[in-house]
Order: sequence, then C-alpha cells, then structure tokens
Amino acid sequence: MPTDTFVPIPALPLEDGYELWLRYRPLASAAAQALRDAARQVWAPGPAHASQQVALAELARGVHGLCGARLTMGDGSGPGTLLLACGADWPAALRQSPQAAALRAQLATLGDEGYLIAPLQLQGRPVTLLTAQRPIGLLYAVHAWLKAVQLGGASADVTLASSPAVRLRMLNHWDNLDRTVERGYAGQSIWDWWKLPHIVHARYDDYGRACASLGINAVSLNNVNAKAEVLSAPWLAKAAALADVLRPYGIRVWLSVRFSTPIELDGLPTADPLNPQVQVWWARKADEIYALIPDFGGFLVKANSEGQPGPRDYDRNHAEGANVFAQALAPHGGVVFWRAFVYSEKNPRDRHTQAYSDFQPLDGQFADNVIVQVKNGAIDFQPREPFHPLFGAMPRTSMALELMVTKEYMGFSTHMAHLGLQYEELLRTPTGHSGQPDQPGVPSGDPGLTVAQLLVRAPRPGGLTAIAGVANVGVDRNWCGSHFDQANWYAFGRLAWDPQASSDTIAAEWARLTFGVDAADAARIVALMRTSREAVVNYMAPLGLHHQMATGHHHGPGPWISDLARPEWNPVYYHRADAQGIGFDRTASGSNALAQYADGVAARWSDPASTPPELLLWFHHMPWDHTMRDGRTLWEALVDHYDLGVAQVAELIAGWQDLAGAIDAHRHADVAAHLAQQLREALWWRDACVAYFQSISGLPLPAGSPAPAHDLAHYQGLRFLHAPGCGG
Ligand code: GCW
Repeated sequence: MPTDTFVPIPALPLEDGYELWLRYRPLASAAAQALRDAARQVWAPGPAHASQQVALAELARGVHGLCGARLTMGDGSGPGTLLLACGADWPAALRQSPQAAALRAQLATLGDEGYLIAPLQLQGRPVTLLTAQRPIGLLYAVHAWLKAVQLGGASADVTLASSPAVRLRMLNHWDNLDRTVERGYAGQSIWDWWKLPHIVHARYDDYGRACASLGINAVSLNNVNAKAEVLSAPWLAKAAALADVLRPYGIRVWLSVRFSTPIELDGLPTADPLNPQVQVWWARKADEIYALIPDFGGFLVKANSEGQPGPRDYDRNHAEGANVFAQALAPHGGVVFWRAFVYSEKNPRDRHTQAYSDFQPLDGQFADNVIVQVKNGAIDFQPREPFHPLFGAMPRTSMALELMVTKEYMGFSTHMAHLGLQYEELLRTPTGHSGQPDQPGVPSGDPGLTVAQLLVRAPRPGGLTAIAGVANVGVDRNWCGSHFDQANWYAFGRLAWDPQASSDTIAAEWARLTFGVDAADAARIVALMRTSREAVVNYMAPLGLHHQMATGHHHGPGPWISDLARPEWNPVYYHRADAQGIGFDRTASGSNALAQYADGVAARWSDPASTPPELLLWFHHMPWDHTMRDGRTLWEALVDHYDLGVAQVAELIAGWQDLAGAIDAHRHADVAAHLAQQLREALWWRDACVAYFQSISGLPLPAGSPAPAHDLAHYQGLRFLHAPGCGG
C-alpha cells in the first residue's frame, strides 16, 4: 500500500502582523529554560491598580509565549520570583535588604514614569525586581523586561533603569467622525465612533498595549480639521469610553477642537477669544468634559490654517487665541497643543516664512499650559526638509515637535521608507540656538543645541515638553497598511521616549521582535531600511526639491502643476525651474527665509558652496550647469539621483529576496509585493520628473540614463480617483 501523502497544514496563527512587535514566540530551548527558572511566580504586593493589572497580564502573556510557563501569583517564598511592585509597596524583605537604600535613591531619580529592573537576592533567593514610583512605570518595566529577554538578555540578570526624556509622547490621529482618516493609509479609523460608547472593541486594548510598550502616553483622537460636534454630549461620551479603555495603559486622551465651536454648537454670535461670553463657553465646556474624563489631556488646535477658523479672524493673535483654551483647561490641569502649521494665500513672500512670522514675535506670551506644536520643517512633512526655523527661536515658549508617521508624501503605506532615520537626522541637527532666553545667541563656531536638546528643555513653569506624531494606524489587520510601516510607529514611540537614541538600534530591535530574526539578519533588515529612507528622497525629491506631488491625494508626481488657486499649492512655486536653472532662492536675494535661522546656520546655508547638497535647491536657485562638489553638473546630478532612487528600490527587492529563508512566508510575500509596487511607482516618479524637467532644461540625459518610458503628456494625463486618505 502506498503511504498517504498528507497536505501540510499551515501553522496558526498566520503571521499577519496583528501582533506587531509583541509576538512572544518561543525562545530557543536554553533561553526558554532560563526564563522558566527565573519566572515561576510573580509577587505583586500593594493595592491592585489598573496599570499593575495590565502589567501582570502582559507579563503572563509574554512569559507563556516565550517559554510556555504559566506564571503563578506568589509571595516570594519560592524560587524564580518576579517582584512587581511600586516603591511604596515594597515588601518588608526588600525594604530591609542591604540594597534597598541604593535602589530607592535610584528610583527617586526616575520620575513618575521611569522604571528600574534589577536582579536581587532576597531571603537567600534570587528575585528579579521590576519597580517604579507609579503603577504605569510597572507596565513600562514589564515591556522593557520582556523585550530584553527576547533580545538575548539572560532573563535572570537584566538590569535596566530608564525614564522618559519628554513628558508628553503623543499620537495625533487625524481620524474623522465618519471613520475616514485624513492621510490614513491603513483602512478606516480604529475608533468605531458609531458603536461607541456602549460597544467597545477589544482592539482598543491592543492599541493601548502597543502604545504602552513604546511609552506613548497621550493620544488625540480626532482630526485637527475638527468638527464642532466632537464637543457635543454624545461624542464626549464616546471619547470618555475610549479614555476609560486607554487609562490603564497610561494614555490620556486629547480632542482636536474647532476654534469656532461656540458658534456652531451653541449659536454664540462670535468665537472672538477676547469676548467674555466665549471665554465662559470654553470654561463650561472644559468643566463638562472633566466631569466625564477626569484625566482629560486637553485640546489640540489647528487655527487659521488651510481654511480653519482661528483668532486671526477677529484680529487677535495666536497667543490670544490659545490662552483662552488654556484658561479654560488650567483649573483641571489640561494642556493646549496649539499648532504652528499656518499659512495663508495672503503672504506673497514665501510660505516657508509664515509660521515664524506669525509665532516668533509672540514668544513669552503663551500661557504655561500651552505648547506650540511645530512640524519638523517649515513646509509640510516633505521627504527631506531642513529643521523648522522656530526650533530654538522661542526660548520662552513650550514647544512640541510634530512628526508625520503616516506617509502622506512618502508613498503612503505602499513604499518602504524608514522614518526613524528621518527623525534622527532632524533630532540631531544643531540649530545654532542656545535655548537660553537671556542669551539666545551662541558664540561663532558653536553649533548650538540640537533639536533634540531643545525639545527636552522645559522653559515654562509646569515643565511641559512634548513630541507628537501623526498616527499611521487604522483597522487594517497589520494596523499600519504594511509591515514595514509598523517600524515607523515603533521608531516614533522609542524616539519620543529618548530623542537621543539611535535609530539603527531601534530598527534592529524592532526587526528582531517583529520578525523573530537573529541579530545578523536584523542587521541586514536595518541596512535595507536605511537604504529605503534615501531611496524615497532620491526618486521623489532629490537635492532639496520639495512639494512635487500631484494635487489633492498627493499620490505620485506632479512637478508641472501650476494652475491651482493658491500659488503655494503648486509644485512650480517650489522648484521654480526655467531654462536657466532650478530651485527656490531663500537667500537675501530671494525670499530671505534664511534670515529666520540663527546666524551661523543662516550663514552656512546662504552660500551654495557650504549648503549640504541634499538641501541645495531648497535654499538656492542654481543654473543647470552649476558644478556640484563631485564635478557633475547640477542637471546630471539631478537625473542621477532619480536613477539612483530607482536602483535603490531594486536593491531593496534583492536584499529582501535574500532574507526569504529567515522570514515567515506570509509576511515575506506581502513585503515583496509592496516592494514590487514601490519599484513601479519609483520608476513612475523618476520618469515623470525627468521628462518634465528635461522639457524645461532642454538638456540631454546623462550617458547611460534611459529615456522615460512615456512622453510627458502621458504622465500629465494620469488621474487617480478614490485614492485613500482624502476623505472627511
Ligand atoms: O499637509 C497638510 C495635509 C492636510 C493636513 C495638514 C495639516 C490635517 O495635506 O491633510 O490636514 O497638512 O497638517 O493640518
């Protein structure tokens, strides 16, 4: 009789990305045994607190996944004890131990959210202490410990101490009340507003777990292009239900609010911030919210930007506007995030200069509980931007950095683009400012503080510091629309906790936790991620070009676009290409936006010779035949960059293919499909931009550079209906 050949049954669960970096797959046998020995019981004295409960649950889940053991609740009398307790709840055995004083002193330096992990001997038995001043620190400790165990720390002797450098580490959801997501590329909003407040999906808990694993402690729930209804009673009840779910994970909720809400919701005749009726309205609204959500974070406001109402409608400035919200929230401890992303068609000079012009003169005038939220650069989340000139320029104002995690201008969730590297590049840039209100200048030759160093300083009483990221999560099974986009959420959270951290280290740990690969394969993945960051810049916007995308959905190239109502909506406004040359002159002979930077930075970037080539066309209009540092003409260098971008995507494909044996088949195939699409789209960007700029420069392509696949009219004629991310 022939032997039956069975059809193989695929293992479950299928690796679909839902578990993110919290997969807890079994460790190799020796490490699993060590973990079983170290984690037989958990001793959790003290009153049960919701964050301690979720910490315990995570610990049990992690240990079980990693080594198959089920944790029991114990009292430290057996071997293999994990002692999970806040400083105030330490058991007598620990309080009386010889190490207690030193541990307590160390704990005291770690603040409300820090944690400490240390191996100890208590009553002659080895114990792993996971401790913190507050319950949320216990949850952070559990995540840190589970991570260390997975990354190869012998489970019994992990020693770690950490505390966040930034106080508010926030995700901004641009989620609309109808569940579309502005610039969201991972399906609908995770907030199922219609079913809230009574139907609360389990996914919210998983979202809380993921955020807590990174230390994200603040979330604004709705789009900054806000609707007034979000402050109506039914919606506040929905927000309260979400706040209840997220609270144990250490997350407080904010709402984005529309400046004119008093008019729209309650028929007030005005929203003038200096009108007493308006002030009372906001104060009452704050009282109403805090009655429902006692730890409500506050408001996030986009005012006088892209058609949103704001104080300028009443001839008031941004500080006068923000302070009314601040006053309403102050009695409750709330915080206003007031965005500096403003521009209007009335500025004939340069959109680049507007935020600085509107905000810098107001330095010192914002209330203590206002934090001015500034995008990384002065235009709008472009593939590469120089740092925003407001960083360091308002030393008497609390300032938050706003980063984009969703990739509106970097290939949506289709393209691999490692944002950790982009964030790091920004955070490590010296601003030429001292951060000192009384002595803002730095001596010549002194680079001044980096963006990261400025962000961790709190210039106002109350100690506000913050980083916000525009979220990239939706209801897609893998949360972010693609597996590698999870890395951007991860990098954002980790850099928000520690803005000085290395993006390579972060990427390597993400790759190991997410794909279960060893350190060598993680290094190969990180190398691909690094390439991906520059690849996107090269095929979309090399040498400092920016805002070259098509209209509306922002998908694909549109450098030829010149007919939109507002000048600064048109890509031609930014590249200014003509028969002689290309680039935006932002020196004194042009818009002089450079004057908004500190002297040293402005001087360096005012001279094309000392401007980094990757920012050349951001600040200078240069002739096509300008000789670059490496001897090529500008035209040749430009075309070469587009070609290089495409070649780099081909490298990503080959590098990923080499990893086939190391990654589970399902995710490997999914990433490969995304990379193949990225190659098609990179070619499209390259061909369309080269065809267009060649039509302007009239120059031949450099030797070896292929002609675009189609003529320019073909690219100009492409239309994209129903692209994601434009709803609302
Ligand atoms: O870049 C623009 C986006 C808008 C967004 C705006 C902002 C929320 O295209 O979709 O609106 O930035 O940051 O306010």
